[in-house]
Amino acid sequence: MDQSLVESVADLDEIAVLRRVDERLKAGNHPLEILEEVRLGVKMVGERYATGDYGLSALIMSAEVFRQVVEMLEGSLANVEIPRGAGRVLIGTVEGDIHDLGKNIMGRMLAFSGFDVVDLGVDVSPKKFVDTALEFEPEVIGLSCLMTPAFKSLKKTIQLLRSTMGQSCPPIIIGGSMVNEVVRREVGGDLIGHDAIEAIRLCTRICRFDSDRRALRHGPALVDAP
Ligand code: B12
Repeated sequence: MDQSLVESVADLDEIAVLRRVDERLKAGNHPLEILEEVRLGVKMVGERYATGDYGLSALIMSAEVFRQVVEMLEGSLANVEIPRGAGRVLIGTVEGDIHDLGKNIMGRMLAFSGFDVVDLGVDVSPKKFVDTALEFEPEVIGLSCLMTPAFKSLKKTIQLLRSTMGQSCPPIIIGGSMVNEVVRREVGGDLIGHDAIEAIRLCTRICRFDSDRRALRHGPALVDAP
């Protein structure tokens, strides 16, 4: 763990952050390792905001630093060959919430891992999620929510997806820094993803299981003729 990078982010020292990220990339460090450290720094900015040490401008600044880092890291992933066909995932940030840095990372990481991702953006109404789900037929739905007041719309979205889609409603994963097991139970999500890596792991597991189920459903066709 590069504590100096975490602290430079937390101190909003943009120049030091970008220089350090550049050094780390040149030294061959994995982009995801760097990203996680920057995320921890941004989280510390949030903590300082919560205690009143930082104001809103610090939140905005941290988001901008984070965006620049993601751009640098993406540049380093540009030549990686991307597999396809891992599964279909619908994502978005729920109504009342405009945070999207974490969701965007998750979306890009899923796409880099071969998933077809539809990202509805931020402040997405429950109806929009449902309409898109009916059309896109995702195998997983990922809802992002970082605001306690938006838990209500998180719950509403899940309820509407379930009541409209019935049996064909895919597993719903929720995520965001304010989400925990108590929230999951209250809003009725199936699983929690704490970071982008976990999102990939869960989506992979669900989509594999789904294709296994499809194979089982078509069982006899898979059995060799005697
Ligand atoms: C940066 C930031 C902002 C930026 C957002 C920029 C953007 N484009 O997203 C700006 C400045 C716009 C902003 C605005 C506000 N913010 Co703000 N913000 C933050 C901060 C500091 C960091 C969030 C972030 O981007 N982290 C980095 C990313 C990478 O991490 P992440 O989002 O957690 O995502 C990771 C995981 O959670 C996971 N994940 C995320 N989503 C999902 C979804 C799924 C399905 C899965 C599987 C995984 C997953 O994967 C991601 C990658 O690893 C947080 C503090 C915090 N601890 O979260 C406060 C915070 C979320 N904000 C807060 C507040 C209060 C606000 C404002 C209301 C401030 C205001 N007075 O206007 C407004 C919100 C307006 C609104 N209606 O939404 C509070 C919320 C408190 C609460 N309990 O509700 C927090 C917690 C700060 C605090 N401690 O008080 N904010």
